[in-house]
Amino acid sequence: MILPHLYPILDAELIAARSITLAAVASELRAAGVTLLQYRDKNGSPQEILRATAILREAISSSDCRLILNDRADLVVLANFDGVHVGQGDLTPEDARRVVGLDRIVGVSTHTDEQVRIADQSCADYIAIGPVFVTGTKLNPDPVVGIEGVRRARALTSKPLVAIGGITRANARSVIDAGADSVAVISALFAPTESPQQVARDFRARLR
Ligand code: 3NM
Repeated sequence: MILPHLYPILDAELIAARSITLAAVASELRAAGVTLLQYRDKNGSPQEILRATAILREAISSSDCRLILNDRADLVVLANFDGVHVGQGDLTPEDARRVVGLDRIVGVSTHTDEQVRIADQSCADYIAIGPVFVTGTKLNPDPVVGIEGVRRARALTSKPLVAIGGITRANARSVIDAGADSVAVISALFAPTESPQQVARDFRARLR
């Protein structure tokens, strides 16, 4: 699997708190050339999440953007999404794989060297490491791993590596230079005077 440099995550709560719809953000990211997009809803009911998956599918239709759903392997199959991302407290990559099958993507979050080692031995298609920097988006985040944590993760696995947590346009390049294949961003997609499309274009240009 080849990861794009930019991996935006649309967080349901963060979008609900803004005057922009999920459909509009997804369309903007599609217009900016985003090819991998995750939807994350930690509190939504299955029916709410499925409604959101339909909105996302419509918004990115006839583009080559792949859609990943956080946590809910069962809903990935129902929504015919392209993959699932599991955290340390969710299904294991192996169990997620049993649900979504061999043709879909399975990603796994890690927060320590030991978790990277274990994920490297798993069936996950990519490994996320974080939080790289301080993040205000995740409730009870793990300790910051820093750029050094990204470097260590890179040395521990040859699987595609995503870095997450506190990543901005200003620090993204340094994270890629430390060995990450991709940066996952949530809050940095939104800027006071720029649209998500402008922000995503700028991220991509800086990471080229
Ligand atoms: N997972 P932002 S950090 C969802 O460390 C998530 O695995 C993390 O949001 C991890 O880009 C994080 O706004 C939040 O900092 C990322």
